[in-house]
Amino acid sequence: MAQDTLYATEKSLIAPFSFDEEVVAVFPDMIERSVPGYSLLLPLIGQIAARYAQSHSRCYDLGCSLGAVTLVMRQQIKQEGCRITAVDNAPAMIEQCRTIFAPDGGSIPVDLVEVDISQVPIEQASVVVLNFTLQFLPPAQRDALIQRIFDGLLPGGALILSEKVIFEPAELDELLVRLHHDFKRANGYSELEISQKRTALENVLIAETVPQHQARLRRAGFASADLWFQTFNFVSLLAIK
Ligand code: GEK
Repeated sequence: MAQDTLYATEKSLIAPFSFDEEVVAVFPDMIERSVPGYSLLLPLIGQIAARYAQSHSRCYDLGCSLGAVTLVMRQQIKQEGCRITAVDNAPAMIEQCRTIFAPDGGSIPVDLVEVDISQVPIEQASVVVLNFTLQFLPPAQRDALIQRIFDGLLPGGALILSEKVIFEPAELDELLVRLHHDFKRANGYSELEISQKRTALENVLIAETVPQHQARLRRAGFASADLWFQTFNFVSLLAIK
């Protein structure tokens, strides 16, 4: 696996972060060393998907990157007649993802679609996963997407929403951000890498609080929206229609 050294040397100008070929080439290493608990979270998402998947329904992996969530759903869902739609709007991600799905041998068909998640139709869905993706959508578009997901879910369907979040009060947020940076340092990132990546993500990854996410999910109509996973300032919520 190629190591992420994208921010290891000092840059005179730090461009806003984008999911281009350079990022795709190091993506598995980048996400593993940057998101605490990522490799633990994946099989647990598969487990939740396996519980909520309904026969002859669709499951969605929105912002699929290299398809990690699609792969765990494909491995763990046992209901008959399910189909997975994996969506990402980064051409480089989709191109690389195609090579990953082909040989995994799963029996659930996967439709890999290059489109903005704000445009993708959600239909006959039993499970929808947004694993660290909503945070990249402009906040003004978030209500509409969550509403479309709710409308496209079958009764009893589940949305798994994982996000980097902000905590209140500010002291707690500062502590969790510091712990996250300690995690990155422990995984070999330098001060320069941490600080340049932080700058690159400014105005690109726009985090909200857990109550903001829960309020949006409730407004859309979800019967419940509960926190089921947290590592420092990274969380996952489970919302049920
Ligand atoms: C995983 N879920 O490995 N439409 C479609 N895709 C988008 C959009 C959008 N509007 N905005 C961002 N993306 C994955 C990890 S990474 C998280 C998800 C991270 C895509 C973007 O191209 C990228 O592939 C993904 O969302 C976010 O479980 O890198 O922190």
